[in-house]
Amino acid sequence: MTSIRMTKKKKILITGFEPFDGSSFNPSAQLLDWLNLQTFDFEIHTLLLPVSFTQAFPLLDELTTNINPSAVLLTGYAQTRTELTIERIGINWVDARIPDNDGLLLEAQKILNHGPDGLFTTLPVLQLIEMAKKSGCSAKVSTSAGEYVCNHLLYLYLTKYSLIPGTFIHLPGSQNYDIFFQGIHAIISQI
Ligand code: PCA
Repeated sequence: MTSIRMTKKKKILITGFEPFDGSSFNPSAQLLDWLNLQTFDFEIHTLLLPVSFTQAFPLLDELTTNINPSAVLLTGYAQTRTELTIERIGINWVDARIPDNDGLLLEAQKILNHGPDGLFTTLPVLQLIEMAKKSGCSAKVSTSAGEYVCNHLLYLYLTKYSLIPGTFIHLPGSQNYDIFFQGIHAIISQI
């Protein structure tokens, strides 16, 4: 008797964020435009998210449910960092320094009252770093996605989608993003 093994078709969902904190620039938004000009031999879906505690996750949740991707890469901007940073954990905590783009300021509180304190990301972080490095891009692991909208999104994603591997990548401050976009391209191609 022959057995048929069903493997899930490769379909990557990648998100970025709109500009925030009075800036007109967010490289994670530009990353999505750049990726949409590349060709891949698998499906990619891009989603630009508002920097909003209340809107970002519901939008991600809706698209994730609709398309059922094989992996999810969330991305955002961390201006003070110098390398691509791949997040190891999302924490059940928000303590924003500035309001989100809706004017909402969430300070020193849990994201989910009865949620776990933290959840590890579910893509192989060290392997992703190696993939980026092989493409010539500097990358390292991060154990803090911050206490703002990016961590909030990552934490909520991890609580709901334990079966769809995902992580968050912060883009650094830079004059030239090409190498970092190539690094993310290499990651997407290999996961
Ligand atoms: N960076 C912020 C929110 C949006 C973004 O790109 C953060 O690190 O939380």
